[in-house]
Amino acid sequence: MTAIAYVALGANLGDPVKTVRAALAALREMPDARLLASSSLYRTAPVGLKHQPDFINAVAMIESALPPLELLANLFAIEARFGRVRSVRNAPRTLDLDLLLCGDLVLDSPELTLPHPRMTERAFVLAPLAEIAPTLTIPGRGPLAELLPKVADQRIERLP
Ligand code: PH2
Ligand code: MG
Ligand code: MG
Repeated sequence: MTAIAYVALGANLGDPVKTVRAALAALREMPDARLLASSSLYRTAPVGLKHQPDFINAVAMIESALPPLELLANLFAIEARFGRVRSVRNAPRTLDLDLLLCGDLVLDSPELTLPHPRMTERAFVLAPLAEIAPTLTIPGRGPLAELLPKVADQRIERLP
């Protein structure tokens, strides 16, 4: 059984535009998965720790038969290839790949929570997601179109 999964990309160190573009290319090459769509790139104000550079964010739509934890392991492997070093939560990063959704799956395990627990509070996730999946409903949270206006105060700019 294949499922449609959504992945959030974020970077704010080095050359984040180049990194996010290269990460989208890496997702396209990921084994046992197919990249179906990707959003534009967005320049976004940092959420959480404020005193750090703006982020570049995007969202990708993937089709895969992989179990969610294997998909997650593939994402971690790509992060590591881009030189990601894990320090404190919300710290600046060369590349962050977050698994947002795997079909309709609702999961709360130590390794992975689906839907991503903070995704509905974040314009940098919801706006790019709405670009590629405008009619999506987030399991347990409601239609994307109803969630998006609630984060309208967060600074976000779509790159040409
Ligand atoms: N990621 C975070 C914390 N804050 N802010 C923006 N704008 N974009 C991000 O990708 C981001 C963030 C933790 O992963
Ligand atoms: Mg993240
Ligand atoms: Mg992450």
